[in-house]
Amino acid sequence: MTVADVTTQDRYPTRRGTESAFIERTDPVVWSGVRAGPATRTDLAAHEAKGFHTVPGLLSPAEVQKYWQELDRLTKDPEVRADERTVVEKDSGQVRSLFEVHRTSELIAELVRDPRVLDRARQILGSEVYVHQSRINYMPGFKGSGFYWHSDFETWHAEDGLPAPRAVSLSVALTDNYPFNGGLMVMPGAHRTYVSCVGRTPGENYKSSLKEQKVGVPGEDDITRLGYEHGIEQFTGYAGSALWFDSNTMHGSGNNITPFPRSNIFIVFNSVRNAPVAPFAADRPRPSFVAARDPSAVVR
Ligand code: AKG
Repeated sequence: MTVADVTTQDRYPTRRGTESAFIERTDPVVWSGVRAGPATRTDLAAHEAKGFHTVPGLLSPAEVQKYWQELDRLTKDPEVRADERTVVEKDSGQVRSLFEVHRTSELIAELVRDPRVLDRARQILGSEVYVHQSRINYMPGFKGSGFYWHSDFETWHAEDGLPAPRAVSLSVALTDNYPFNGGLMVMPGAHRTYVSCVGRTPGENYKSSLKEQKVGVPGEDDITRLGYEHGIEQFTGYAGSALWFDSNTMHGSGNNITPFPRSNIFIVFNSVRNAPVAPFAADRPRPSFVAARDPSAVVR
């Protein structure tokens, strides 16, 4: 077997047939290689065991205010609204997600390079990292629709060609995240099981999946099994709090019918040693504003 075979070999097959399957993860969750950084041993142990950990008060109230103003600016700007990187809600037409925000906002670019963020991502992934994806999920009050249960890695593997789950997401709350305004639900420990999903990826799937994902989501039987086995926790906290979660974490959120928006920045870091190859279950890679193709390390 050649080196190329090893890197492109598919250890996480999905979207190939009519039967789903549970595949035990063979890759680490916290990778060795970078010891120094802001994550404590307790943080890393929680991340390893549950697939996530939280950092209450990652941003100060003054920083939250700055980011909130930035979000307000972006969502009101007609040019941003017309940009292909803006995804609107299927029914209400309100802003759902803004993609590639680390390129459209200098403030978010700064957050990516901030040692509180970048150094923790390096610690978890054990290497230099780059931004695979960034977005703000706006989740407005009353009409914010949720995100059905899924593992991000399933999509990033199938549609973007990430070979292994060596990626981590940071979600920073810009508004208070309550149990009742669409807070993110996560299944602790389910990151060790990869759910191989049924179905095939339609052409340009991202155009509909970013509004409502239908392909690459586990069936109800599989979610039930994982739910009973692992239980469900929820990320809640004041604005400025953060959740770090593994790329294979089973997660989702309900609709937000409260008057309180639940707006979070998401930054996905991938290891430079896990650069994308050809998609494992799609005709062509998604556009680079959804999934970067250039694995150049973020530098401070
Ligand atoms: C996603 O964007 O893939 C998510 O799962 C986000 C869920 C949320 O914002 O509630």
